Amino acid sequence: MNFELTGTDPASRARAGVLTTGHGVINTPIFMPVGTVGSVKALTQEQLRQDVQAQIILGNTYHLYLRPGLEVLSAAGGLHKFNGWERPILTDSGGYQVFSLAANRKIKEEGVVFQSHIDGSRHLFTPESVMDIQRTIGADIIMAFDECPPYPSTYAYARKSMELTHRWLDRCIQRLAETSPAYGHEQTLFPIVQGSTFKDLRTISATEIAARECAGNAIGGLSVGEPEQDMYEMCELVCDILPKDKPRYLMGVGTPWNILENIALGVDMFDCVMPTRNGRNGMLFTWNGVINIRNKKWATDFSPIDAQSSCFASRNYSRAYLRHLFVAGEYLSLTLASMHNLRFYLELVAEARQQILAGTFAAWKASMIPQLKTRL
Ligand code: PRF
Repeated sequence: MNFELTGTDPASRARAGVLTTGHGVINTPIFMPVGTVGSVKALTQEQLRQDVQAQIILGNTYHLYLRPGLEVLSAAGGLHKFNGWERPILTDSGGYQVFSLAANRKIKEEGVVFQSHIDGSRHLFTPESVMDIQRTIGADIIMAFDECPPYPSTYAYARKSMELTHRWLDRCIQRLAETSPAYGHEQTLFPIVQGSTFKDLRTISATEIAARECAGNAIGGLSVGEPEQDMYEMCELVCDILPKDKPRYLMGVGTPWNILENIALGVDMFDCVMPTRNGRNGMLFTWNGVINIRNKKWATDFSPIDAQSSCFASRNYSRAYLRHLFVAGEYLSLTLASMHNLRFYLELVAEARQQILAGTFAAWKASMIPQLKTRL
């Protein structure tokens, strides 16, 4: 993997870059649609490529391991072959899902014992097993096995948890060094900074993570219920410590304005279920603000979903029609809302990138944020 910085904003810490993987190039800042089980819900790969113009998608180790399982993924020749997505893929390690989804989980030095949310079966994830699973899935970027502590956590718990995450990281690095990619293409490990909302823990964690000299780094444990200002404060502190010449990935963030604020702090990569999950509930993001498409006020609004968007959904369908689809419970509503919101997120980061390259990002961001937050 190679990362080239192509521009920096003079009035913020925002950066534009090019990340090259074995499955092609990603222009940063980037948003990565979430395809938890290997499918970005309600969309075909063609729609993701042509309409959303996604450059990389995300999959989850936890879900893919439980279903379809490693035998199927291995027989398919990896996730790219299995789901037909030929561009880059990143897999999360399960270090978050196991805590948010699994039942009866028990954290030990060795790893985490948990029960499947699907059938209650018992499993053990260790740093080693999670590296092996991600080898079998075959993602281009793979995440270290971490513990994401809940918010709020006590200082003592957050410290213990962070130290465990660092010890697990060294086991991940060791395991990767002892194994090879299963399908020929390179797999790059991103370690994850933790430390809850404690400044000194974040400083320690970012320093430890930077010292591993991995090709890219991630910031975890944020957007878990803490005030937005705390997220920005932690992110700023961590970005100042992580190496400038490596991509930085903020996990599970966020709203359009969260993304612009964190780009300004030096984050290059984002993922979040918000555009798809909230989209399936009728929440649509536009350049002029947020719409609840189920609202009666759109019943006879025959204007595009977003007049400023190049998206297939906005070029071909009206707000009134999409509202009708939602109210009638039509499946097409899920596809159009997901497509629209993801295209919007991709347009947002593409525009941010242009503004960074033009040296105008900070002023543009300040003018955009109130607009993006408007409830239409
Ligand atoms: N760790 C991992 N995945 C994550 C997170 C984390 O802390 C978060 C927190 N926002 C989202 N996804 N492994």
